[in-house]
Amino acid sequence: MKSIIKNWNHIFKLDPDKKISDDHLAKICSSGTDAIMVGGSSGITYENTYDLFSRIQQYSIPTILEVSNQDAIVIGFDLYMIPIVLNASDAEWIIGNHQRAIKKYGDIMPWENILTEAYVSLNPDATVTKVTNASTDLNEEDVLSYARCAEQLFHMPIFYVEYSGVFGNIAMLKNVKKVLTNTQFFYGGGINNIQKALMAAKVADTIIVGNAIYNDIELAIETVKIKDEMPKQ
Ligand code: 1GP
Repeated sequence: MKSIIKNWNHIFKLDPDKKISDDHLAKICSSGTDAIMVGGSSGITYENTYDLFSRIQQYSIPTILEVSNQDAIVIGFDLYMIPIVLNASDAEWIIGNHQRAIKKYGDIMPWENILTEAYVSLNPDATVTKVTNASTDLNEEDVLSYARCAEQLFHMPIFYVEYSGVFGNIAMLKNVKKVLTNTQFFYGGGINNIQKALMAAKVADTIIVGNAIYNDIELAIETVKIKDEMPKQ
């Protein structure tokens, strides 16, 4: 299952702490996106995660749980992605939470469906930056070296540049892509129309669209059209 992500260009990320109508959920799940990721940075509980998962399960679309709270792990997702925030100042988000979760659940974790994401959070105003106390005062060389740490030192499958809420620096993202060979490059942040989706999809392997789902569903759905522009695997 893990290798399937290599074919994914587009992912919608749904936040269990935000409301979405059945109609909008149907549009998202039937949009042609490659997968639905469930995750968020605050207000995530077992109940709201389970509720959203059971609604998504009605559709035949791969599901990912991006785990941020060990008390909100719901069984049944196709994949589990575990963020490791490389620029967090608080080690809890690099290894602390992870070690405690594995201490508790290590014997029963479905390792074959678990992937780590090397995160770099770059929007100083994003909740994820605040929660992890990530240092965003980084230049391009800093970000490129985090990308190299992810691939060359830690052999992580995913490098995720997170601008959550704002659109990132495309020139910098282009250079990130150049230093990655095997590690898949995820980009998320501020993609709220097809033009931005195309710009991001030209530099990243996989784009993640979140907030636009809640702000303008029709524009969010249009971002899936980037898949028509991508080389078929
Ligand atoms: C958030 O990277 C995702 O974790 C997507 O960002 O919500 O800004 O689209 P947006």
